[in-house]
Amino acid sequence: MDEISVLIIGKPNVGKSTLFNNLSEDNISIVDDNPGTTVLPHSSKIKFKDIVINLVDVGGLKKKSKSHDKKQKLITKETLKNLKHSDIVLFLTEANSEFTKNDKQIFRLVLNKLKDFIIVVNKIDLIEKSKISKVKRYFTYFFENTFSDILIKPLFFSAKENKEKDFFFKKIYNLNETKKNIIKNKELNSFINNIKSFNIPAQKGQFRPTIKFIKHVNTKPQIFKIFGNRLQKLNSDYKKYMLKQIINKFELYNQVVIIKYISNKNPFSRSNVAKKR
Ligand SMILES: Nc1nc2c(ncn2[C@@H]2O[C@H](COP(=O)(O)OP(=O)(O)O)[C@@H](O)[C@H]2O)c(=O)[nH]1
Ligand SMILES: [Mg+2]
Repeated sequence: MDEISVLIIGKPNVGKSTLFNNLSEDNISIVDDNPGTTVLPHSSKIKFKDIVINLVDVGGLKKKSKSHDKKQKLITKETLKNLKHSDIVLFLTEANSEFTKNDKQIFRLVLNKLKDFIIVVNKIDLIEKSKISKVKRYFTYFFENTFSDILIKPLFFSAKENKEKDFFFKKIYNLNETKKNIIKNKELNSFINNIKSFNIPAQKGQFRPTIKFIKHVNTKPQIFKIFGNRLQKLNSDYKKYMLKQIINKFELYNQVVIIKYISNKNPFSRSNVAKKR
């Protein structure tokens, strides 16, 4: 049976322990108005379908420079240790404030470790009904523009009012499912052939970069290799376009997707011609 380690992470007071308690069988994590109440990590194992979810609540993370006191240092250390061993991160932020520098810093940690994540904009109950769509637009736009290489679909939620457990378990389950399959060469290449015929790479100097073949080589993190000629001449807009197309088509949301471009050696380059002589 697959065991998936899920770490709840976010700055102090966003509702991590509240969510943890809702999702776990027993109420063991202390919920408190004072930021930084959770010191030692709590964990709880939950069976869902054919997987076991090991849910971990480590406590609030602050910016390093602000982590003067001993307690905060301990939390930061514990979080980083747990992050290393987690499969999926439940990243919490709150609907009633903007995405802060602190949020960004913590989220960068998650991205740098190439973790899969689910972003939860919690406390949506604090937003007036008439303002909800504005808040949703703010976060959606923010994520699209701040982290442009990945496609984030934030969940808007209230840990206080919504106690439905399966909602999160299903998201975790589905994210884990996308990790099981290497996309078949045939499917991938017919898709790429199609999109590159709509949008031909721009010519650079005398030559045009050409894409020949794509291969899905890894799922944790997602890595694709694109082979062709003169691919070092592809511009960044085209690379972004390619990435977005692949992410959308194969629904690789909320995870880091990397494309590596590999060019054939140009048989006519000077060094190669010289070698043959
Ligand atoms: N209105 C509202 N309050 C919430 C929600 N989730 C948590 N809280 C409150 O926010 C405070 C901090 O919650 P806690 O779970 O301890 O946050 P943590 O520091 O991230 O673990 C508590 O007073 C919670 O009752 C929510 O969805 N809506
Ligand atoms: Mg807590």
